[in-house]
Parts: sequence; structure tokens; C-alpha cells
Amino acid sequence: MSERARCAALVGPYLSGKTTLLESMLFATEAIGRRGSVKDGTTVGDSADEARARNMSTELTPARMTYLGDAWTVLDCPGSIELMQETVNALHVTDIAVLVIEPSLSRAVTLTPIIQALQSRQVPYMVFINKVDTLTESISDVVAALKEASGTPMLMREYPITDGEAVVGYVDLTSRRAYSYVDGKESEEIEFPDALADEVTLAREEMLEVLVDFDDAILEKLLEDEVPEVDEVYEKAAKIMQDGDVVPVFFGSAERSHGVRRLLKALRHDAPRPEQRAANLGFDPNGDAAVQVFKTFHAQHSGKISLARVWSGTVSDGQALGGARIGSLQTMVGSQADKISEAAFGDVVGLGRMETVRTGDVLRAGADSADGSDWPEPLAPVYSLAITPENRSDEVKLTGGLQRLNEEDPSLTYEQNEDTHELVLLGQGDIHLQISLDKLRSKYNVTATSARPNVPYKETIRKPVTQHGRFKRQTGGHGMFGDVVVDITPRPRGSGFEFADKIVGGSVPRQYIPAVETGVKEFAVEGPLGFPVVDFSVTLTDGQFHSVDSNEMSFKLAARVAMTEGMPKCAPVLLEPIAKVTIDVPSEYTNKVHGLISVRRGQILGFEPKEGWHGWDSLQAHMPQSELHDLIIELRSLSQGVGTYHAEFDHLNEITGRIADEIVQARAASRKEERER
Ligand SMILES: Nc1nc2c(ncn2[C@@H]2O[C@H](COP(=O)(O)OP(=O)(O)OP(=O)(O)O)[C@@H](O)[C@H]2O)c(=O)[nH]1
Ligand SMILES: [Mg+2]
Repeated sequence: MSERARCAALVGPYLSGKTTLLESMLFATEAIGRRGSVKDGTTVGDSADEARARNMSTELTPARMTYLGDAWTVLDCPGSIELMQETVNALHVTDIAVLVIEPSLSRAVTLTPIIQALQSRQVPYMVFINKVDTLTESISDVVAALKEASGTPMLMREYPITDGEAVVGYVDLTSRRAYSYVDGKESEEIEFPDALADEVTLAREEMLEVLVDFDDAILEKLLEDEVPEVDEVYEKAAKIMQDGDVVPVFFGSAERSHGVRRLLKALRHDAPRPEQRAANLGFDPNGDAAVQVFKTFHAQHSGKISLARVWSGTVSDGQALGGARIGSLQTMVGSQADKISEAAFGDVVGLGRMETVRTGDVLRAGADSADGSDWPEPLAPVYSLAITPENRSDEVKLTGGLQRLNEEDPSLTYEQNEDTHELVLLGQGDIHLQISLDKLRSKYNVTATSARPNVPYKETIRKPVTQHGRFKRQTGGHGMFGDVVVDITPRPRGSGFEFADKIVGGSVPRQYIPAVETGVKEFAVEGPLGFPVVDFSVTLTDGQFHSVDSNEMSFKLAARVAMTEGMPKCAPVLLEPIAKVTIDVPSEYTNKVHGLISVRRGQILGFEPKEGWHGWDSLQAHMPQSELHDLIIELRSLSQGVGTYHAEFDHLNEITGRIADEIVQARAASRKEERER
């Protein structure tokens, strides 16, 4: 293969036009002969059923194309904040990202999370302002807002030629050449529009001023009133971008293929070589074959595909890597796979049927297992649903499907909750979980119903009681006899359960005492209010036994009798879990979040500017876990979709009054239903 294999990721907010842009790039590079559209569900990017049904990307799509002798794999990432894990995966391995945005000032604030993701991973990026065929705001204003959101200087590389509300062409600010867009084709060079002369000169000076901050040679030339060479400016601009110091800005219309070839050229000239990312990740391009898996697909027909980037050497079909054999080697254009026999450094390939391999694995020739790599931790969940298979016999199929979904997307997890005994699906939001439930149905043939998960309430007692309990049964031959006296006492919050005995003189024989403890513990699984009992002690103080009829079972049951009768007299009280919550939002929404926290029975602990996030606040609060279920939904709806939170269990809090009564009643009703089922 003579081409260099390079990689770019298309990232950016929801519906900014990434998939449409990918389609135009594939068309411009002749990887496809016809452009599909998102509306008709015919794009390469959104080929999955779930994506087509929603008119949005639901998964990362790799698409290989060749442009002027370079092989590119472009990774089209979904924009929904709930599917951010896909972007995180792509950013780990890409040479460069193209941040695709809409020309809207009001939405600049929504760019912060993605810009943070780019900056924290040190991924160089360029901006493509899309949809300039229906421009309502000035491009320079949008660029100014971008600069504000990113804290990095923006480098306008082109100046728009407008006609009414549409951009119809551009002036390249380096060469001062003017071009007019042609639908679906390369732009045509046109005569320089004299009317724009002053504006272009000014914009060009601004561009050079940004550059001089990072380049002394250009600075000297400007000081001497010399004009820097065009090639020198191109070259310096590329270098400074690769260092992450500036962000070049281009614009166009993905839908009409305007500015798309210009973007491809910019990628060709300005994107760092794959060697740069390889070195950052600690790989030697010339070493033995090594690949890193950054995404896993379970395709319905072809089975498991591990999408990987070749970070070292050359990889061949059938080769053993990290102890597993490559079942098939392919390049991919969306769901279309082309078998190849060999892949070189920098290439992105699909590795077929490597069953043991997981996302993040580094697989090396000669190694007998995958390397643990510094693969980023999956995003923490912010939303969950309890799920049940519609058909009870589908439980195994359900967990099998969930395991695969988690392999495909590590930000989707599931757990069997020990307190509530529910199977809980956890992820990034309701859309994320609904997409997963759709996949369970369409790919794994399991229909699951979902509901708001139960909150793991507990209960405790507020008063000590001494209680006698006797279990006695006389039937035919062998009877049963156990008799205990226990002190039931509250303990401080968080100190748990304690059992002790003060038996002297053998009123309860030693061998039966553990059975008394077991009886107490079995009772404590569900106290008088219906929840597990915590923070109390039981001391066995006295009892009686019968030399023939007493046994362990009798004493266990005697203990249960004592507990069943004694506990309701101990002033039981409900305990609700309280979480320590950190909420991050753009500062303009901080006041609204204060309101949200108090409406949800929270207590604000403090707030401060979010470190490193320009214009964002971080609020800390204690909030009942029962109020967190749909917190993310409300938080997003009041903050243009970008607010987020993180919660951790903090403590249990006594709760009384109307809310407590309702919880206890609901619990009693659901227990009744369970028993009747
Ligand atoms: N006017 C105009 N509309 C566009 C342009 N590019 C995309 N769109 C429209 O914007 C909508 C979203 O386009 P997509 O390509 O699906 O956007 P996306 O960024 O891939 O969306 P997600 O992956 O779901 O975040 C579609 O209705 C497109 O037709 C453009 O250049 N001009
Ligand atoms: Mg898309």
C-alpha cells in the first residue's frame, strides 16, 4: 500500500451536520457514487435501524476514503450528549478532530463539554461552521463566541462571500484567492471581489496577528513591513494547530457540498501525521505489529467486529495478536466491509471474530494476552431504569444481550441491585437507554419493560425494648421448643447491626445461640415498615430450653417471634439514602439549579466556578436519592442540554410525615402484589 493511513473524527453537538458532512466527504473522494440524505435514511453514517428510526446518529461510524493518495478513515461520532462515550473512544485514537457546529451564537455554550473533551485529551482540532447556506448570524461573531467557549485563539482561514443570508463563496485569507461554491462540486476560482478588499485585509491582519504570538519569524517579517510567503503562512498555521495552540476555522454547507473539498485539503495539509498520536500513546510505528481496539460492534450477520487502529508495524489477516487470531481483516465504509489481507501503520481496520478482545485492548504480535492500556474510564451513569423481560424465560437472553451492549458501549452498564433485587440498566439518559432497549429487541430478540428503579430505603428504631419470644410446637413425637428474652436497642447512624449475648448459667445452651442471631438477621431483612433494618443491636439476655424438644430451628424461630413482636414497639422510622451531588452547568443557569435543588428537597453545600471550564459553575448539594431519578432530564432541559451531575451515596437520613407514609404504603402494596403473583 503506497498511501499514508490517517484518521479524523467528526465531532460536535447534536444535529450539527456531521453525518451529512461525512456523506459529502465520501462523495467528494468518490468513495460513494451517490449522496444519501439523513432525511431519507440513506446515509453511510446512520445505517443502524435505531439511527434511521430517530434521524440521528446512535453510534460511531468509520468510513474509509482516499484523498489525493492518502487513505483516511473518518469517524462520524453521534452528537447527542447521551452518546458522548463514542466521541471519547474516537478521540483516543484519532490524529485530528473536526468540530462541526452550527452558525448559532446562542448555542456556543453547548460546545464547552466537547471542547473540554478535545483539550483534555490533547487532540488537535479544526472547526467547520456548517449550514452557512442559511446563515442568520455573522461568522465573525460565531468565531468570537467560539474563542470565548474554548479559551484558545481561533484562526479564521477564510472570509465569507455572502449573498443575502447565504454564504456563496469564500476568500482564502492566506492566498487572497476568491472562490464561488458550486453545488456538489469543487468551488470555482473567481475574480477577487473588490468590495470586500478592506474587510479581507483586516481579517488577514487578524489572522497573522494570531500567528505572530506563536511564531517569531512571521513576527519579524511583519515588523519589517514584509509580507510573509503564502506557503510559509500555511505551514506555520498547520504547525501551531498541531501543537494545540490555535484552532483553524473553516465553513461551508455539508448538505450542498460547499467548502467540503476545502476542508479535505485542510485536513491533508494541517492534520498531524499518525506518528504524532502514536508517540503520544507510547507506540513505535516501526516496531512489531500492534493495534488498539477503540470500538466493538456486534453485527447481526458478521458477528463481533473490533474496530482498531494499527499503531505499529503491519497486520495481516489470520495473524495472532495478543493471543487471539484475527478472524478476518477489513476496511469499513459504514456497515459495508471490504476484506483486505494486510493493513499498515495508521490504518483503521475491523478485526472479525476476536471473541475475547475488548474495547481499549492493545494487541501485540508475539504477546499471548492483550495489554492493559490507559484506556479512559467509561463515563459515569446519570440515569437508570429497572428492567424486566416481558417473558420470564428470556432472562438468560436478556443478560447475554446486555453484556454485548456493554461491550459495544461501556457507558451503558447493568447491575443486579442487592437492596432492591431489581435488574437496573444504567446509562447517560433516557434516549441512551431507549436505544439500548430497542437494540435488545431488534438484535437479541428480547422485549424488556422498564420502570423507575426502587430507592433502597432502610429503616431503623428509635426506642429500646426488652422482648420475650417463645416458639413451641407439640405434634406427635418430637416437639419444638425455644424461648428467648432479648434487648433490642437503637445504635448510632452508620454503625450497623450488632448481636451479643449475656447468657449465664446455660439458660440458653451455647450451641443454640448462633441460631438466635440467625433468626434476628433473617427478620432484619424486612422490618415493620417493609425495609431492611439497620443500626440496631440485639442482646440475648435470658431464655429457656427443653432437653428433648429444643434444637437450633426452635431457637431461630423463637428469635423471630421476639423480633416480630418487639420491633413495632421500638418506634421504627424510615431512613432514606442521601447523596452528595455535584452539578455542573453554565453559570447563566446557576440560579435555576439552586431552585431545582430546593424543589427536590436538597440542601446546597456551596458553589464555585468550575475549574478550567470558562463560564461554568459547579454546585454541591445533599439530595435524597429518590429525587435523582429524572434529575438529569430536568437539568438538561434548563441548560440547553449540557448540564450534568455526579452523585455518590453519602448517608441515611430519618424521614417522617406524609412522604414517609406514602413510601411505606407503596412498599406494602407492592409486597402484597408480589405475594399474590
Ligand atoms: N441547511 C442545511 N442543513 C443541513 C446541512 N447539513 C446538515 N443539515 C441538516 O441538519 C440535520 C442534521 O444533520 P446530520 O448530518 O444528521 O447531523 P449530525 O451532526 O450527524 O447529527 P447527530 O449525529 O445526530 O448529532 C439534517 O436534517 C440535515 O439535513 C447544511 O449544510 N445546511
Ligand atoms: Mg450524525
